[in-house]
Amino acid sequence: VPDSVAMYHTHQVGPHQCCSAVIQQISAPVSSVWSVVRRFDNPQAYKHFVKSCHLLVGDGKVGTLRQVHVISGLPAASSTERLEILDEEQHVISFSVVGGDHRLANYKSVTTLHQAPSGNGTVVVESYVVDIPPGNTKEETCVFVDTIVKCNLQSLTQISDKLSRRN
Ligand code: A8S
Repeated sequence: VPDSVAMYHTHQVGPHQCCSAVIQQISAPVSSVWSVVRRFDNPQAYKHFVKSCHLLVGDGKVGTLRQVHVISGLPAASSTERLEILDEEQHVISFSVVGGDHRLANYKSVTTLHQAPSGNGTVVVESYVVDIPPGNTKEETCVFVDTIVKCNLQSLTQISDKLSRRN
């Protein structure tokens, strides 16, 4: 395991928090996947739960704030999120949730891209830490968030593969 994985995906987890990680193999190269993932202003490109997104502060550098509105049917309406890390060399992006109308207080995620050891593809690692909402268990919280993250990474796979076939 590269050192950078251990470094970026080691979170401080408080007593009322939970943390987990999802790994996704993509056949497209890192450059294609990164071109989608790096766009803090355009999460709806692969996050299908996102209905709309607009920047509140900044222009895509660290410190930029975005407001995301999610589709109906979720226990949420909107989320305000801050870009924490954008490392174009190491292919790392991280954001934290700083407000909004939902149950995932203090959510923070880190996503790293790695060239697949087998050759051309990409391995995506996305980890997160979040407060356990009142009335929920640690397990319920992880299942809920893991489901969202897995959906996002599956859709990222489809979009990246399409992009790389076009190039
Ligand atoms: C992401 C990851 C997550 C997004 C969650 C977990 C969210 O946008 C959705 C439902 C919620 O209940 C919380 O990378 C929130 O976006 C889809 C609005 C934050």
